Amino acid sequence: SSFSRRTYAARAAEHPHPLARELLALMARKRTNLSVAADVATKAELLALADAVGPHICVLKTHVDIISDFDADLVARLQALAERHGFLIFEDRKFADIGNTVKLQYGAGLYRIADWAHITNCHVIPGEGIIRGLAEVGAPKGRALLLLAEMSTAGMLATGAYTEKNVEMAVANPFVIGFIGSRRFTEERDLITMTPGVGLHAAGDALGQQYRSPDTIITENGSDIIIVGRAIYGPGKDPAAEALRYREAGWAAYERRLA
Ligand code: S5P
Repeated sequence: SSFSRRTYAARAAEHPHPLARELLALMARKRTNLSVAADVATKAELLALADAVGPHICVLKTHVDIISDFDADLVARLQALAERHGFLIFEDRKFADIGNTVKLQYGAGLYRIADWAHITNCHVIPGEGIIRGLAEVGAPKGRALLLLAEMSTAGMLATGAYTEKNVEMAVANPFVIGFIGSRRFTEERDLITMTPGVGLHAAGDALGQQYRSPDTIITENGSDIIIVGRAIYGPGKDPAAEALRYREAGWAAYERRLA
C-alpha cells in the first residue's frame, strides 16, 4: 500500500538511503514530524531558538546567509545542539546554477554547507547536471538533497510538467531523498516530502506566502514533514510552547492518516 499509510518506523527500516533511514527513525522515536524554519538574523538568536525548539523537532531548517555574525563556532554549536536534542540540519540554500558552480557554492566559500548540513535543496531549472554536481560533493559525505517540486507562494511557477520533471529526476537520482512541495508525489520509491507554508492561524503574509493546516498537509495530502517558521518564533511568541503545539498537531494529523 501507499507509503503514506505506513508508519515512519516501518519506512525507516526499509529506506535505501542511510540519512533518510536516520530521519524517519528519529521521527518515530521522538514522535515528531515538525521542522522549524529558523529565519533569524544573528548567531545568538539562532542558537537560542534551536535550543528551545530542539526537543520538539526532527529537522532544523536554516538560512545561514541571513546570519550577520556567521562563523565556524556557530556551526560547531549547532552541531552540538543537533546531537543533544536529536535533530538533523537542513540548509535551505535553494541552489539553482550549473553543476560546476553549485559544487563550489555547496562545498566551499564562507559557509562550507556540505561540511555540516545533513540536507540541502535545489531548483532543477538548469536540468539534472545540478543534481550531479551537488551529489559529487555531498554523496561522499553522506548528505542528501531535496528538489523544490512546488513552492508555497501565490502565483508560483513550479506546476504541471515542471513538477513532474522534478519527480522523474528524484526517482532517477539516489542522492535525492525527497521534495519540498505540498503532497506525496510518487510511490516509485519512498521519497520524503517536506512542506513549508504551514500555519494554524494566519492565511498568509504580505509577500505571497500562503499557509495551510497540518491536517491538510499531512492527513489529506500525504506529506511527511511540516515546516513552520514565524508561527513559532514571531513577535510575542514562546517558541518552545508553539513548537510543542505544532508538534502535537502534526503528530495527530499523522496518526489520523494511519487510522
Ligand atoms: O515554497 C517554499 C519553500 C520554502 S523552503 N516556501 C517557503 O516558505 N519555504 C521556506 O519555508 C522559506 O524560505 C521560509 O524559511 C520557510 C517558511 O517560513 P514561514 O515563516 O512563512 O513559516
